[in-house]
Amino acid sequence: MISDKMEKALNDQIKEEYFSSYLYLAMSAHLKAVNLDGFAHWMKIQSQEEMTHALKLFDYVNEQQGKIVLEGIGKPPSEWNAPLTIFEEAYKHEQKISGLINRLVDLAIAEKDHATAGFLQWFVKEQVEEEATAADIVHKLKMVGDSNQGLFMIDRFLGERK
Ligand code: OFO
Repeated sequence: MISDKMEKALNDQIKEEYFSSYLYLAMSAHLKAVNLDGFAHWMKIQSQEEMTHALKLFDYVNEQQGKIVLEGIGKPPSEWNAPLTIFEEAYKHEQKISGLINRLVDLAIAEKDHATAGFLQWFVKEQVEEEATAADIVHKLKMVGDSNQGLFMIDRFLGERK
């Protein structure tokens, strides 16, 4: 059993995870359009992963006999000027999501909702990983700078993501 406040906060997070998925799918579409197939593939997988995050929250709310109320998802951008801009934005977005997850944990603790605080630990760890991965790609892109050869190598590397 979860409180109404917790239920609303988890429903809000479901929307955020779907927005993340939508944002990364938009980034994937743009990267595909500029022939960076490896980058596009990586982003598409990231988009799918975000959907699994949303469903994890969805299942938990159901399991706790809460009510799912799905909210509208905002429109993501459709154009970016460079892969570096995209990954900087993705990194910033993940930092924002980490902040939202921390707020959810704070709420669970304030409500003495140990089950939800425990459940959310998976997301806390996942965010550490996701921030690190996005930051790593930003660093790699900065390292290669304007080199097309460098970009091509990163594209091949990201294209191998399973
Ligand atoms: Fe990117 O981890 Fe969910 O949002």
